[in-house]
Amino acid sequence: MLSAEAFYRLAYPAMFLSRQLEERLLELFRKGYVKGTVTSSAGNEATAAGAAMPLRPGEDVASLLHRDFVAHLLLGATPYQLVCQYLANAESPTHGREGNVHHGNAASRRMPMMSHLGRMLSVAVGATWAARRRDEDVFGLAIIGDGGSSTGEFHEAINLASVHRVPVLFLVENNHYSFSTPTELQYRCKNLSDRAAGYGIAGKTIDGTDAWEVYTTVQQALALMQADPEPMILECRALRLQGHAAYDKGDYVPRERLQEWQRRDPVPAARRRLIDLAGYGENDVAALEAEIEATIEQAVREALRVPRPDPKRHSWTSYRTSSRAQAAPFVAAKAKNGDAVRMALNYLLEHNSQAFLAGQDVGTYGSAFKTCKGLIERFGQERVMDLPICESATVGFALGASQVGAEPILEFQFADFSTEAVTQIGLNAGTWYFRAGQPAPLLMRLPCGGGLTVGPFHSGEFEGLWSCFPGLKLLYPATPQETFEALLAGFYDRNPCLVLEHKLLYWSRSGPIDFDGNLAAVWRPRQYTEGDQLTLVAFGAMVHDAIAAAGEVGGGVEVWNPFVLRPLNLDPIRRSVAKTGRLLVVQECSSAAGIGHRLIGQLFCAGGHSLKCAPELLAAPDTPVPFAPELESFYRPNPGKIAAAIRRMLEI
Ligand SMILES: Cc1ncc(C[n+]2csc(CCOP(=O)(O)OP(=O)(O)O)c2C)c(N)n1
Ligand SMILES: [Mg+2]
Repeated sequence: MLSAEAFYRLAYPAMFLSRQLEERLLELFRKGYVKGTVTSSAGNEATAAGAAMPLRPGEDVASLLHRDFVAHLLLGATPYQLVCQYLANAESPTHGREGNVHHGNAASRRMPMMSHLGRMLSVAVGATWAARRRDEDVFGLAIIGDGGSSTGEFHEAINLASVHRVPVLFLVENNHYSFSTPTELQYRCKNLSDRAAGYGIAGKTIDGTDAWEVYTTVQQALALMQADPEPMILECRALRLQGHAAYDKGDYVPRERLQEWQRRDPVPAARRRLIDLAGYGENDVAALEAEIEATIEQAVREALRVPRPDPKRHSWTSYRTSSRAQAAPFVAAKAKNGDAVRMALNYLLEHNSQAFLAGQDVGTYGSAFKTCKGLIERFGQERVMDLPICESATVGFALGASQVGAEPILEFQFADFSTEAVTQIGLNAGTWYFRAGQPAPLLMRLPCGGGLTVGPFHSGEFEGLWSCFPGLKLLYPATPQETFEALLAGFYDRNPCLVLEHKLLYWSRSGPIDFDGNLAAVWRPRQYTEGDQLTLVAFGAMVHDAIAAAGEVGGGVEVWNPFVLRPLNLDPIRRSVAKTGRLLVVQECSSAAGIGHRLIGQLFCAGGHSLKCAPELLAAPDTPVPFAPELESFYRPNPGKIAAAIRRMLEI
């Protein structure tokens, strides 16, 4: 730990640099060079500097927010990089894909923030957990504001860290306002650190304008976490000295209140300490400041000379393209779909020491559908983890873990509950590679679909939803062979992949598995029958109904399954449609909820062929899945309805 004198020698220049550089960025914003907005850290520099200085860059995990500019500088970002980021020029760390505060360096564990407040907390928990699992003696710092402390994920992340004893310091920057909302409209406890008791952990509230107090308290917290690894809450109180962002005058803050806190402005306070403690004279400090001003000017000059990003040379993909092509082969004489899942999980955990499986009741119980049976006995609770009910934080946790070399496999108890994690899956994990330049390899399993009489909240598929997000991949297998292949391909792919597992098929379908290990070949549509009269496209449980209907009609029908629902590769099916001239798509859910219309659009529009009759979608009524068996079996398409549609289209 540094002495107060040594601390201020390092802290003051960083705090001054932060304050001046942000002022300069604000000026560039007003002149039109910087787009979006600029959020000022003024008033928060002591908290951010005091919290960042104990961390070891590249080792400890940091999740910083929009008032932590100085922490980025202390943990490795250069003024030049930051100006480029704000200018969104060709050399910006995010290649112009993201702006202002949304930056970091995932490779060195300074996680790039997403806008949605609260969601980065669980990412820090997962990354810290994964690093410590590799015996690294590291800690996490996860920052949140007073406003962000009201989010559900604040609770989910701290609870998760507490239950799994992950030493993350949750630092609440309480600057008394969330945009214009004062704290009395945000929470009713006395201190936000009082909430620590609810998680069975320690909490403390301190003066966030005193950099030395923050630094020493964080050092003490790290020492405590070293002795007994568990998270802590540290609330640092300050006041935002400017408006929320460039567009906000902040005139809702009472003048006397602002003046009171202006007297405690952390940057002049640190300057005084430098003079008092380190024996700097006024001239020495002025010379130091002039040097920093010159550094800023040079960074701005150089950054302004950098060209704008060129859309023609930009890499327009949200996917990491290089993934593993080959895995060890696997053969099983006979398996049900549910067995295929268990065999694939067993295979993945056995062949990949960094793989872990997490979800609800996946451990001793073996998961709700028993697809994880026996895994905890074989691989232990470090690799087969039961988690609290917190789907959103679970995905954030896995995303963070994936940045530190862990290979997460998540099970949602039912696909329906994946909607709890729309932000984390669709917006955080899905955009991670695009924004952060680092792959986010997560495998997520979603037991889905109707036919089990379990009503509107346990019967959904959500393929329409999950196929909408750039950066995600989505596979929907229908046979044991396909199930095994989908899970392996999804795991070894370097992008977040979701595999839909239709629950009805877990027990009702069985067959051999013979996988030659060719992962690249998995990503293709599947064909089940041949015919030259009509192309019938189905996925999930509808594949089997479609095959039955094709058999009932008696030939001429070619049944296909796109199998990969994102990114779509429909070329083989397009060729089938060109041959048959008729297209019928069947989906289990309602027409608005599913992907069927998109399939028809893409097969028809890009096909360039004329059809013998209009393409059709056979879907469920536009309601939630009903509960009563009579209603549900009427609701879902079935072989009879599919055969009737085929006959109608063939006019037989
Ligand atoms: C989930 C979510 N809702 C709304 C916003 C819009 N927003 C951005 S910053 C902000 C205020 C945040 O206040 P606080 O957490 O106290 O942090 P501060 O800006 O005061 O440092 C809001 C409402 C957001 N980013 N995320
Ligand atoms: Mg605030």
